[in-house]
Amino acid sequence: MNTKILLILLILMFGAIGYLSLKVNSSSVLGTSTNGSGLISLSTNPNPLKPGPATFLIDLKDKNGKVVNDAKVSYNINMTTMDMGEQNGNATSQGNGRYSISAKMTMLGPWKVSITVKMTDGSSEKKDFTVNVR
Ligand SMILES: [Cu+2]
Repeated sequence: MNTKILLILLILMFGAIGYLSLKVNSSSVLGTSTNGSGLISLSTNPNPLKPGPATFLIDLKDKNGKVVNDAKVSYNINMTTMDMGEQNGNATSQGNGRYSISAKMTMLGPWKVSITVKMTDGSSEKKDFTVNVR
């Protein structure tokens, strides 16, 4: 077999695999907060959210754009239109400035995700995100 054709086929194959794995892992940023001390971004998996289990990913950067791994990130999740019972706790640090939250979306509609970040220097900031389950 012509080795040039084989090489091209291999490149196409790995390209397709890379593209697919990127698609599976991607979750778009829903919103960011740039209060004085840094940047809080929220993304979700699945995106868009569906009823059932959900993962919220918080990405943290300081005001210089450097990822923050040692902050305390807490959350409070509830519907905006009614009290479905609060889901709250601390997000788990995943490294590279990313923190993860496991939640359960028990109803279609708008939900509020309140994120509170406590930096090691004692400063803190809070950001509310609204997400839709559909
Ligand atoms: Cu509800």
